[in-house]
Amino acid sequence: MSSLVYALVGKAGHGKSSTANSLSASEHFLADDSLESVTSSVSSFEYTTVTGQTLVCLDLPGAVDPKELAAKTPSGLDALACVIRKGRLTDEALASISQLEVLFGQHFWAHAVIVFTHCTCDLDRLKSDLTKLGEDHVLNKVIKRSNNRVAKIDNMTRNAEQLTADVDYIHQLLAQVSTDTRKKYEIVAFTRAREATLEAQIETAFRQNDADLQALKNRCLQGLVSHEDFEKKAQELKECHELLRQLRRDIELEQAQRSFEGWERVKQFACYTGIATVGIGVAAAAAPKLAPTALCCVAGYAFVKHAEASTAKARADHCRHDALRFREERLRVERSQQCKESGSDSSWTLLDA
Ligand SMILES: Nc1nc2c(ncn2[C@@H]2O[C@H](COP(=O)(O)OP(=O)(O)O)[C@@H](O)[C@H]2O)c(=O)[nH]1
Ligand SMILES: [Mg+2]
Repeated sequence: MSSLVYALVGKAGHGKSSTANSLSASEHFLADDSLESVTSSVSSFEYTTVTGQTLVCLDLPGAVDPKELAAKTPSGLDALACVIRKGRLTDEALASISQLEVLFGQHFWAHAVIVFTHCTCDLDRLKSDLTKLGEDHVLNKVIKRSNNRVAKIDNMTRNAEQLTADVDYIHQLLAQVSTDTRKKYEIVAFTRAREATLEAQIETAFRQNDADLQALKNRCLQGLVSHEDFEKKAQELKECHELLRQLRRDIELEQAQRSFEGWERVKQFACYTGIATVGIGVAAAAAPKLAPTALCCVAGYAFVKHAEASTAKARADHCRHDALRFREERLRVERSQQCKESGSDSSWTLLDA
């Protein structure tokens, strides 16, 4: 039987690492209540429960790198445990719960188990407290979208029996996710959601950067900023602009790469299907019904051709992005060399670049 792979997500300090230790009955994960986040990279641990079930637990840092996550979970995640500290939730904590969907994509809740930590009461009491909050409360909305998979735990309890019961129930709900969804949470959904957030942030930063530069120019023209200070600040803004541009290119390149790989797979599939269809067509040719035979052949051929054309287009797209990035990089180097040789600065032309 293959292992069940799950990740713990949620706000820093809500008890992800402690819950990971409780679930895996280990001290593998570093838990701390310091103000700084102690989990800086994806940490994973494989363990087997007393019932013989093998699980892989991933403890995620606040800023997860999609590539690192994808490398640790090549076949996707079976479930996600959304860890929330029980207690009076601040607006910020509630916003961070809604943010999870922005970060992990809209399918996130369908794969989630909501785990309340610091919970000393029993599950029935927790559920009745939640009901009192009303249907429209953020917590109840996400619980509903998670197919009512709610669990609780007190990682600091001295009651070993209670801890075992809570851990067992969480394991049960994690396994239930696969039964409920019948598919994995694919990291590509996370990658896309992450990219969309990053793109929005880049656009805002671009606008801010341009506005800052314009304001700086105005201040310089009014004599409020010395030329020296202007040059220094303009150079900083220019570097920031360049960095944002590169980030955007990186995202575009990765998207083009994904599209290319996707079409490559479709082409392969189409080739096999096309060959099979032509084969059936040829076999059917022996029979008197020539019209459907010819139709089969044409359909198979058209399918292969369409996939070939799409792959070529995706490949061309990918090459174009790559070439564009390369050209920009070269231009940047050339321009900075020219500036060095002439002793001038091209910051005035920043917005036209
Ligand atoms: N009382 C109590 N403390 C907890 C519980 N879970 C975590 N903690 C404490 O909360 C702090 C933050 O926990 P940690 O697991 O590092 O949170 P993370 O940042 O989400 O990984 C630590 O001091 C833990 O000891 C719990 O269920 N009950
Ligand atoms: Mg942690």
